[in-house]
Amino acid sequence: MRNLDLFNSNPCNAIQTIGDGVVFLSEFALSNEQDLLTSLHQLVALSPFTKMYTPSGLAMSVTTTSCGLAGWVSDAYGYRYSKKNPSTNLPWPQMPESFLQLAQQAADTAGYKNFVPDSCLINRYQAGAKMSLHQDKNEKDFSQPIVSVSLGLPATFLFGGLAREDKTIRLPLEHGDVVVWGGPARLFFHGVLPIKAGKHPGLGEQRINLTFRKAL
Ligand code: MD6
Ligand code: FE
Repeated sequence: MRNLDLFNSNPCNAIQTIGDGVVFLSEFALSNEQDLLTSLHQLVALSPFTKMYTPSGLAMSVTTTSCGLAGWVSDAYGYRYSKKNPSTNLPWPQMPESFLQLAQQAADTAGYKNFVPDSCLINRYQAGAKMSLHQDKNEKDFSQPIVSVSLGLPATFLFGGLAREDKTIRLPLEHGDVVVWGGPARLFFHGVLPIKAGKHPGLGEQRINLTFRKAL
């Protein structure tokens, strides 16, 4: 059993408060894993992963796609939400029911009631890909939490505070783990250390992260 399972002997129900407003739900996404992975594969077939560029022109190390009413995009004009996929000029695929249910159940379990995400950003990390420390601040309503679902290869999540210089903690994330942050932690800096090469039995040589938000 993992040493994070402090409050419940059933790892599927382990709930751990990491800090004020940050809740870690060990393996929370595994209860409906098959529907989730089926939906993921359908989404990626409709709207493949693409590379995004930061406003300063640097290629991000992850590739991304989205579903829902709005998708997170980045280009020379900045970071923002767009109702269309810039690489197809079509609306993003609808958010699958299995995604919506997972996000709402996770938010609920973490104490954030009535979460209605309208956007799910899907990031694909191959070995070496990372996410630098940043705040999520392109959303309209900071009273709504962020729900982050990890699938595939393990990762180390960094969680800091409201200032970039604040000390960060390292949170190891494995397939099926969910982190929810909101309230006092909504604008905390966070990031992902470079993913180590490996092979996950279900998802292969990649980490997939689903980030649910109320963007609009
Ligand atoms: C992750 N992603 O991929 C975390 N935030 O595990 C993020 O925190 C994130 O990919 C804001 C905008 C894009 C992102
Ligand atoms: Fe983020």
